[in-house]
Amino acid sequence: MIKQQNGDAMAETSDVHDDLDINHKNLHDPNPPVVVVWKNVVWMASLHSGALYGLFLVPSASVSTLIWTAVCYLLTALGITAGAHRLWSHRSYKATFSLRVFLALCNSMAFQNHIYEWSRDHRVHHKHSETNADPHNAKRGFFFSHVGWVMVRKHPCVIEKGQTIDLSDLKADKVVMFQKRYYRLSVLILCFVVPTLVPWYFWGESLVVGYFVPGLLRYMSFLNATWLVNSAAHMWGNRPYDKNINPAENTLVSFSTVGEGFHNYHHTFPFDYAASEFGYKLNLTTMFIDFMCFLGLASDRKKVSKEMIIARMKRTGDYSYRSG
Ligand code: ST9
Ligand code: ZN
Ligand code: ZN
Repeated sequence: MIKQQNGDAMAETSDVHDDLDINHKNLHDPNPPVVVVWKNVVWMASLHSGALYGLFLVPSASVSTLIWTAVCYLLTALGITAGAHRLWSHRSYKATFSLRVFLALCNSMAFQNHIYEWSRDHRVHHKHSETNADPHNAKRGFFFSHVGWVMVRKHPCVIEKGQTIDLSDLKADKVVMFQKRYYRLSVLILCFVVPTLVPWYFWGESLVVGYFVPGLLRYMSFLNATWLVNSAAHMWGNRPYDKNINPAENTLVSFSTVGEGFHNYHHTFPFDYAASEFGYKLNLTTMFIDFMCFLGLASDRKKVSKEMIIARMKRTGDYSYRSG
């Protein structure tokens, strides 16, 4: 018989399989206790405090620094939207090696877990949306789906169902595996050091403003924008494509995530490279992917036909608007 609480008790264990049995039992407990990861609570509170301080420093930042902050925000966003999301999670288009390297660098700038982990969790999110196996299950409320889920241990169902997801394409992508290997170093350099040092070195901005404005404020703004997709866009908005699911069309989220707030459309047609019916409307990411295709760096964009969209809207939509 195993006792879990301390090392001495563990030493009494006669059979290592007892340990496995306990894990197995926990795995099938539908409501395991919530285990708070206090390290992450402190980390998130510190980052948000730093970002808030950055907000107060904005008036003292030079125009060049503010432009740099916007550039960093855009690069950060593309690393998630065009990279981790539309390319690596959904394979909605193909990208050359050099574009994948660029997107992986942008992804490290976003510091939202490495591409492999992000895409794995996102595939689980789509397949098991709004269940215990969804890493940010919106049925557990706004706070949990927004930020709470990064401060507690995952529900065992997330891991159990996640293990059934095919990740062979990610494992075969050398760029993804290289970024996974050097993730911490790449985050340190691209999310914190580069945004801070560029304004200091090139136009004499103070290191404090560099760290707190293009550094922390930019990082936390896009992190919260991303989280809004999981929280707000899973709760509020129209459902013109499928009224039977929670994901909704949310304009504010589309704006802040450069094109990822058309969430009812996205959950209905997850393989569409534009993640929206409406082309470039509030969708800089689609513009970017099209431009990459124009340059010959991307190809094979998957798009849902107008006929298919209209048929689906008639069948399952909430009739909140007609297809444009
Ligand atoms: C951050 C948040 O990184 C990331 C934000 C991403 C938001 C994604 C939103 C996507 C939806 C949006 C919709 C579309 C639009 C998108 C564009 C938007 C613009 N399957 O994780 P562990 C296994 S915050 C299979 O430690 P715990 C696996 O073996 C900033 N297996 O679980 C794993 O080991 P490994 C920085 C899975 O202990 C092992 O379990 N990041 C799966 O419960 C343990 O995994 C942080 O602060 C799965 N799905 O801890 C880090 N999951 O992978 C925050 C796990 O090593 N994270 N396994 O082989 C953590 O500290 C921890 O993950 C934890 C859970 C405390 C949250
Ligand atoms: Zn979603
Ligand atoms: Zn998705």
